[in-house]
Amino acid sequence: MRPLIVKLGGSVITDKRRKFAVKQAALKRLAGELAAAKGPLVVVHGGGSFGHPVASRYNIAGGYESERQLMGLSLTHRAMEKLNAYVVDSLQKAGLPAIAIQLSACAVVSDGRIRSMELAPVRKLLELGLVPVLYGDAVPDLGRGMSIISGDQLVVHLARELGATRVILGVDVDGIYTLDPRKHREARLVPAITPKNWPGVAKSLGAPGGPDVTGGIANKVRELLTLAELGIEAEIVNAARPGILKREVSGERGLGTRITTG
Ligand code: IP8
Repeated sequence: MRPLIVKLGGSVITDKRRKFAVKQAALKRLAGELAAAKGPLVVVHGGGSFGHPVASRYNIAGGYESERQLMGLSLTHRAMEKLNAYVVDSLQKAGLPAIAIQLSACAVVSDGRIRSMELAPVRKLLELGLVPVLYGDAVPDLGRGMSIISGDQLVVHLARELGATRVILGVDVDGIYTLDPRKHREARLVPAITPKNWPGVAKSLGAPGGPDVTGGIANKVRELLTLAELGIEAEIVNAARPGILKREVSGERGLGTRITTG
């Protein structure tokens, strides 16, 4: 039961400028596109304007410092559950038997990394033909007390442990660029990232900015390069463009930036 794993980035399914704002039309369209996938499928989603602002206000990613963060952990997780409910509802409406899996209840996390995860239920769900839906989450952390696990780290862990056939990360740009395409007209799309060209590309991406508590695009690539080394191909594609995700889950390749060993 080797699944295809697709991540829906937070900026594709939420409006990051407004707290708790779902892009309903985009989510509906994406659920329909995912329904084109043939074999076993796992869906993961990010935090967008649900998880990130709350996690940031209580500095959950920095670990436990004071009692007020207890409510912060509770509220961050609840915000993610709310977003997850929208995702699961949309997938069900598109005909996919989606079922939510709560990361904070089945992952053992220490110092911000997933050390292990109980995946027997996920394997069984896949075998039955269901679509497990997981998400980046605020979790108990054996080292720091609490931390945030990004959807990207989760995707990589799941891909490794479930032996994924392929990983597709849907974001709101066409892939990885040599420079920020919103600021530089000379920015070029990088068709493939390998361990060899990554240091150069990483330098041009600059420091992670924006509201993401989990580190943005450079972090995604770093996580995905560890998968490439295991022979699991990954691709970052523009899920905000109608039809791209559908073509990718139907088996097309090369519509964004591929992460390979070269
Ligand atoms: O958007 C982070 O997941 P990401 C989830 O994939 C939370 O980085 C709780 C902020």
